Amino acid sequence: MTGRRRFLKSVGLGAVALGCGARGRAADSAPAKPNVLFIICDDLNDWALHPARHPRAKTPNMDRLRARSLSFTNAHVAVPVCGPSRKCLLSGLYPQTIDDYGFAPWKSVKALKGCVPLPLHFRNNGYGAYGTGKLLHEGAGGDFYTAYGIGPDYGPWPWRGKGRPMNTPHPLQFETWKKHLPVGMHRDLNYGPLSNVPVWKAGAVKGMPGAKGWYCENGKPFRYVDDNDRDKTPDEISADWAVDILKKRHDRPFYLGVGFIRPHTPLYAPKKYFDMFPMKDIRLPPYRKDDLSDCASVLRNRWQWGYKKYSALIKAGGEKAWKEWVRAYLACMAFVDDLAGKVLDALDKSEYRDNTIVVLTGDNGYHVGEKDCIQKWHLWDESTRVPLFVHVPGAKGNGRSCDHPVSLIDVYPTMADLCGIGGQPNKNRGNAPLDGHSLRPFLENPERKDWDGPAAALMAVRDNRASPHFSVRSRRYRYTLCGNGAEELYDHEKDPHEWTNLAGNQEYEKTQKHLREELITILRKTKMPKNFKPGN
Ligand SMILES: [Ca+2]
Ligand SMILES: [Ca+2]
Repeated sequence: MTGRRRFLKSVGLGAVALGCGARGRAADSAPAKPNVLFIICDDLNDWALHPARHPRAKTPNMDRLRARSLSFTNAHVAVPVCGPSRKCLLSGLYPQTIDDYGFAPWKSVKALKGCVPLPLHFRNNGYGAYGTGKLLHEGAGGDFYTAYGIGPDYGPWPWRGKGRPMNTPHPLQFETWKKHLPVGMHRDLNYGPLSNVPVWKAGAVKGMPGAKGWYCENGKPFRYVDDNDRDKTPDEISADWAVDILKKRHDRPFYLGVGFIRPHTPLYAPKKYFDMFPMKDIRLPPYRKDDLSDCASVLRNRWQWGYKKYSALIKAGGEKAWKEWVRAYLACMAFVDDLAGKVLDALDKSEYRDNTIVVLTGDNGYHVGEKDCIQKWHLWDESTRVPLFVHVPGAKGNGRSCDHPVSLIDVYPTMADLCGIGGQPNKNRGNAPLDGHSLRPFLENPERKDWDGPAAALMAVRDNRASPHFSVRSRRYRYTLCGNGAEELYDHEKDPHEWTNLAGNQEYEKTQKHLREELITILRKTKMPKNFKPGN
């Protein structure tokens, strides 16, 4: 059997990735397992997909990865906020399956005790598993990796000389915000270039000793002279760490996870990234006043932080302040894009270039003023939709896009499938089958209309122990069913910004009913939450 024929046979058996592994191998040797590079950026919304009429993101490195990947343009997170989104992604399980929609660390979630996280599954199957930065919300999460770089760190921060630096607002913003926001909420509204070195004078805030300069989360100074002479930010340290892993000689396949913090707040980045976006060129995202008025009240009234932030921003500086926020978000996106580029360059220069699967995504979207909100944690596209680029050497889908709705819980079974390491990682533990489905069929044919997975992507939020709210996103619609029975329906073909809630509209009665059945079916197939009784 020739090497090519052997390779095709193994593809047919589903043993290895679509195209990689066979290159350069002798005819009688088994194809090498591909490596995996997994990059996740915190709060990276779909502006990286450059949607029409949205603020113009500058992400040349993500663009070049996209050009050689299959880009899923209708990819959604399982829970639209950092902690739970990452637990679902790395367990391959829905939040209702693990009965967790919040920020509890992996190790403390009872239902996850029997589950093997994605990097450990690779490690258990002969891979070297490496990680750095914010992968789980808490970082490494446990003994899942062969080696770990640095843990999550959102710094650098300003500091008032007492308490934790990460709870300190920037003095330039504090005076403005304190009129409009309760103290304690300011830190999340911090933005600006690193060249705005913070100076907190002693006594400017009662009982505070004051401090000058940037500080790390651990209270140690972050040295800053200018943008060319300063300490490295945590994301820069992570990027360098990942580059070193890619430069090493590996005697077994590797899985490398890189979790960047930006564009998560505080929106600090080197000045050159702000300079890329002159204020005169900043455009606001598509917005409709009173957009919230027809939303389900239980969704509109929950989790007020994002609304308060938007309202404080507008009260403080009107449209100008809003544009400044858009600019800062774009600057942080450009910064993280550069760092992702550094890692991709290192891969391209390495011997692993043609035998490495690359996946890049975000853990949740981000509202930048849409629906009067600056944040995530909502069941609208701004919060749930993320870029998802999957590059598999030799795959037919490379350079193309796929608009079938998919979920980030599909990433785990996809990687396991492509690397031939089995799709039942929890067999000897809790035995929970993975909820997601391998995306391999789309990598072979992005236009196919069906696959093993559902026709709609499911996502959820839950506040404290209240009943959760669920939403499904099909190719054309978003349908949401709240814990109290309230519903929302949006027709993306006519209303791409989800401005008009069509729930209860007679014209859409059949669609609404069908999507509701679709949603309930996914819950029944996985786990119906005990307290979810939406008026059946
Ligand atoms: Ca996040
Ligand atoms: Ca509306």
